[in-house]
Amino acid sequence: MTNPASGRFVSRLTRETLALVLAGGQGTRLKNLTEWRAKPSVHFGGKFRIIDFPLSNCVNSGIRRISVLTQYKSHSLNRHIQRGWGFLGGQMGEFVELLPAQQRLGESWYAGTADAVRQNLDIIKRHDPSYVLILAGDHVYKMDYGTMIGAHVESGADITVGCIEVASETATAFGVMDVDTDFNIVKFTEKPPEPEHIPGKPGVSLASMGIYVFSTDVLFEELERDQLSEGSSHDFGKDIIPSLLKTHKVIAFPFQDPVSGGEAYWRDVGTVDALWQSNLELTGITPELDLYDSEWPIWTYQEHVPPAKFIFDDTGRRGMAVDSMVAGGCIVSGAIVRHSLLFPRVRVNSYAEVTDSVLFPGVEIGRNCNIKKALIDRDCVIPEGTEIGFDAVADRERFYVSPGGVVLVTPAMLSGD
Ligand code: ADQ
Ligand code: ADP
Repeated sequence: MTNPASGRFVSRLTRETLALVLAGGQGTRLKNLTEWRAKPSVHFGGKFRIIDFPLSNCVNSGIRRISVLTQYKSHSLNRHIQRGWGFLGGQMGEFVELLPAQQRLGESWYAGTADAVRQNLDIIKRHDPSYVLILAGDHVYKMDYGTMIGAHVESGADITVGCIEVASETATAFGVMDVDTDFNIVKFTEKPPEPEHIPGKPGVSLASMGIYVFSTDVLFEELERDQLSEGSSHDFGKDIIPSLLKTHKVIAFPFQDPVSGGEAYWRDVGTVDALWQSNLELTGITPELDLYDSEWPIWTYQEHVPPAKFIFDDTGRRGMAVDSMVAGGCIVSGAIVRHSLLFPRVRVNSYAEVTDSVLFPGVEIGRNCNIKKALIDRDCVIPEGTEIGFDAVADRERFYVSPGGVVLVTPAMLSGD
């Protein structure tokens, strides 16, 4: 029996929870960045991948049994998890395991998100959790899931949906809900063309974060029921949550900043513009997302590389970076880097200038290059003297230019493949 008065209430709940991280979606709005990797595997924050955020949230919340459901272009994601997350080695019953779509229950791959979970029900049952926490693998935020699971249990809910206030004009991309004074969800519409606003708060809607706590029995029953329901796309947001409102207690859990109690940082870095901007924001003096917070570390796979190096080149020209974050293994030689984010092993050579740009691991910028407002994919070698970000017409011929004017460069674009 879980007793709130015992003082071990939340830690007991998180120990009884299995987290399922949905990491199989396609993420097409990231354009060529997801040509070869799933969105959760996209690089973020100078040394991380997006999936490190939900995984670190689990570990920091005391949830140490985690299954990651993969499907689309999963090689890079699998490698990252195997190399970076093996420290949950099983000795204390903790693990991070990969559950790839493998046609265990028939001949179909994972259809919607609910189908992905249903196809693994036998594995989930064997872990015998009291609660199942369903997460998306593609959002950047720091959240203590323990408080959400605690609220779920204290309210006697069958399902609890994490939610956040967003501008109504952006809410068309989310599940939008109406709640009563006790935060019971009374209406839920997936991606409404005209999102309703919160009463008394014009222009603001209550959006689902796509994260759910289920009491395990309810999850099992509802997935079996949904499987038989004709016309269902087997998706949590489209099918399961709206249909459960009539028969179950479904509550909303508002995600708030744990320190200020106000608006929390939560980003769906689903577009090239959003990914570029969220990365560059980190170079500010006090970014909303604090990666230096030792109480909530973000764990990842670390490449073993030497420290970043800034050198005078052979002509005596100074190599420097200002207003920037530079990861290990980078060398900036006789070049100037301004307001940019460099992932591990980036090389910037003499007389080059890099401004307002995000350079993924292993990028090499040749001599005399001038690069502005670019997002450059892993291992791109930019030839000497290249200009990017100054002539939109020329950039469009070779690269992808986002609606916000960010130039995305990938190895395939450079080689013309
Ligand atoms: P979307 O973000 O549109 O809406 P979806 O595309 O289903 O939802 O992706 C959710 C997560 O599941 C992602 O992490 C994705 O990688 C993964 N995923 C998608 N299809 C999968 C599959 N077949 N197998 C395994 N994993 C899969 C959802 C909710 C909304 C909510 C938003 C918040 O439906 O109600 O507002 O998330 O972003
Ligand atoms: P990694 O996981 O190797 O660190 P990324 O996250 O950058 O790298 O993902 C790139 C993924 O795409 C890897 O799985 C790589 O093998 C694959 N890949 C990249 N380019 C191609 C290509 N042209 N053809 C096939 N696979 C590719």
